[in-house]
Amino acid sequence: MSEFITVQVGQCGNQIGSAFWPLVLHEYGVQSASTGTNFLKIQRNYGKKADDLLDAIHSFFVVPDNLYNFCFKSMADLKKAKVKARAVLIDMEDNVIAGLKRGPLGHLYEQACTITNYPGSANNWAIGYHDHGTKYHDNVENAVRRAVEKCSSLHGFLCVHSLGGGTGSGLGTATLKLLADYYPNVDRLVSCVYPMLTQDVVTAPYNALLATRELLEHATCVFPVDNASLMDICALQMKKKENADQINYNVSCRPFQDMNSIVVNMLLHLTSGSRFPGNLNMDMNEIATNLVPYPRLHYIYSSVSPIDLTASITYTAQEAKLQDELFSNAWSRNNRLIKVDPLQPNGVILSSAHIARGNCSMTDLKRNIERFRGKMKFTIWSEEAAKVGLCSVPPAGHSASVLCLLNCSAMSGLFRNVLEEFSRLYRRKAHVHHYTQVEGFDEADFRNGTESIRDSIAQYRELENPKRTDVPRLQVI
Ligand SMILES: Nc1nc2c(ncn2[C@@H]2O[C@H](COP(=O)(O)OP(=O)(O)OP(=O)(O)O)[C@@H](O)[C@H]2O)c(=O)[nH]1
Ligand SMILES: [Mg+2]
Repeated sequence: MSEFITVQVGQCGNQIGSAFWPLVLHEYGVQSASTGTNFLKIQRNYGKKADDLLDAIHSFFVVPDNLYNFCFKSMADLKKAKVKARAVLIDMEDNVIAGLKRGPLGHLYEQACTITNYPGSANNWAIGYHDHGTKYHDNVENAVRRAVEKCSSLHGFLCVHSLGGGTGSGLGTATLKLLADYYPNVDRLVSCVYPMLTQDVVTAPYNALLATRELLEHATCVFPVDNASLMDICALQMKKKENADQINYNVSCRPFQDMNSIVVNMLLHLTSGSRFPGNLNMDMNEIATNLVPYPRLHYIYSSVSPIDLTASITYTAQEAKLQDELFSNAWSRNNRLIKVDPLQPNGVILSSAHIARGNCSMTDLKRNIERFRGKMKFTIWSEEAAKVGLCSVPPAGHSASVLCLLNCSAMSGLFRNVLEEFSRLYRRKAHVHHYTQVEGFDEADFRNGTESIRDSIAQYRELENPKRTDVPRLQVI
């Protein structure tokens, strides 16, 4: 069973973390106060697969050896057994992490894997990356090492943070670099929140640009999301129904919580093949091989169906079989986690993967992949290739679900947006002095960031050119 260590950095990263752990427990059928999960009900829903859930708990949790096969049903069981989350919590202000530790799941987090400070990174990538990255390098390294030492088959780091503030963007990417230096063979999967459209941090364009350069250099795969898409999804869900069968739903009080649940569901889906058995399981290591044709083009578009704002606990009759509609919804703009349009004119798909969970047959999958091929435009070499995965364990509360992952040239739209927002501010050199006065930061970093992103845009543009089929495979010198 593969193990994953989550590395949650900054306010956003830790708030996504606070949605992650209850939903993980919910998926494993462990009762927690915040989801109100009932083990017996979950077990009934999963039927024979309940044993798989118990095996899979080790992917995200450190369980004492003598309790390896123990059936954890409640938070009290976990607490008594001193089960710990495979998590590293980092924030340069202490509020969010202190709240997590005081909360009902506080006992899951190891003190040695928690790094906090005061009062934050002042919405400044340079402070997060250079000041805190240098000062806390050893602490981060120790915390990560402690978590790694408790793994027997570590598959990957799941890094979550925003790119708008200073800690997530700066210390988050400094941590990513550290992971790449110390654990080059372990996947670094990053889910980061891009500050698009809804900018609540003035310096967000600088932070996003500088962080994007690091992500292009050091991540194995990046699954970007943006708050505008997440908000649209929440609004649509609100409209659709009053969520009679869902629990803990209150968008007006806790909008981030609902938005964060969408990201968490995507991450749970993404890792499902490495955590649970399946006839045609897609392990996480296959994702990078299949989805990343060129090292720097590793930004992956994601959309998921059904969408859950929180985890529901009952099956609905119409979900009894995976319908084609589920796939259609997964391809719909309404379900995308990032405002990128893979169907845009000139856009091509470099690679694709569909992971189905639960009640889905190979026939369902094949039929839908054919439909997908009919809708999209591919590069010449990627037309026939469509990676598929079938995980036998469905997500909590559903009989089936689909995650669609695309490496598409339309991702250049995200990069263009980062450049435009950056230029808007940098044209007048507004706020630049906050960065240049940080030791280690050089104004050339802005230029390097710009060049790095332009380079990726150019790579996508080349791939969109249908005549460009003459890339030499072997070069005779
Ligand atoms: N989706 C989502 N976005 C968030 C959340 N919290 C903050 N954001 C967004 O993240 C950006 C701000 O980043 P933060 O994570 O608050 O900043 P930080 O990493 O803690 O950095 P500093 O506070 O500057 O040290 C803004 O664009 C927010 O809208 C969250 O829980 N979920
Ligand atoms: Mg903060």
